[in-house]
Amino acid sequence: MERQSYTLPGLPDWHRCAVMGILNVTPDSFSDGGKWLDPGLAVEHGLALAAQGADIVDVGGESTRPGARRVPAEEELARVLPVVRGPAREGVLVSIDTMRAEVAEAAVEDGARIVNDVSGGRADGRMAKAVARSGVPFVVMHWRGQSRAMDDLADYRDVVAEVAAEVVCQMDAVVSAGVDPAQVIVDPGLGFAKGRRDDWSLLAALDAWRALGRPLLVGPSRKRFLGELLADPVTGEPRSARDRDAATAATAVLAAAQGAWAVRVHEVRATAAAVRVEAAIRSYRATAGQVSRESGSTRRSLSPVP
Ligand code: PMM
Repeated sequence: MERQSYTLPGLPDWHRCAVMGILNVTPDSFSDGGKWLDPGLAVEHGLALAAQGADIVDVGGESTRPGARRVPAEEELARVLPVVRGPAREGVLVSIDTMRAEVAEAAVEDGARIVNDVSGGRADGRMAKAVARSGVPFVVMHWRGQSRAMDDLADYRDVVAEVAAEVVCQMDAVVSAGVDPAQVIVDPGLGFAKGRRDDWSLLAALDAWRALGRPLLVGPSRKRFLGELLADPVTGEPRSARDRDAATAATAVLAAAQGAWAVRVHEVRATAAAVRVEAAIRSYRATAGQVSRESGSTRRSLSPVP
């Protein structure tokens, strides 16, 4: 499938699926909680993610795991700002993962160049206006409610159609509040108010999101549906979160093949390689198609991968 190219003002076009590396500065995120609470270690990790091939480093200071409680804004600010500043000063493209307008604004002032809001502007009525003022791209993720209650909100008849339709409503709302439509990135919100089957249904139909005409971000990393897929065949125990990276890379590359603009992952190295493989195959396919069209041949050219 041909890759759609999107121009997001202020961001490069990577000509392949981009990789967003996750940097959670939280004590309680589901797979890396507590690892990067020390700002020095967190900054080092952000730089390491970039060196491993992350195109974007996504800094978050509030866990959104199912059942998680909100943290006070001051605490979120204290966690994220030094960790945005450090890598941004070194030229790393940093996004801020927050549901709070004041955190988004402060982070952009300190060098963040994308706002990633898992609530797509719904958790904080001031968010869309704040993003509009800051003029940076805005990730509008599908969201039905706060983490403490979201598992009870996973009720769909046609999850693919409903999630896309709800994201369109969220998108319309942020555009009405002043966000430039050319700055909107959409995300189906895997694991957020989704049952396991919902996540798989969404992943199987990512190419349907092309109809929205906006870049698509997908966040499968280490999520529950992968742990359940890889459950121990004897005990039925889900595979531990830290042992889901190979499945994450596989999911990421399949998302890339369906046209995803970017994938959000904890372990960057494997996914950075995988999206390059996907891009090489795509480019080979395009070249081969062109050669066969030019020569009038129906056979594929066997020229080497560029
Ligand atoms: N998932 C999490 C956090 N932030 N942001 C976007 N845009 N998409 C996601 O799927 C997403 C996100 C939860 O995962 P984490 O706690 O491991 O960061």
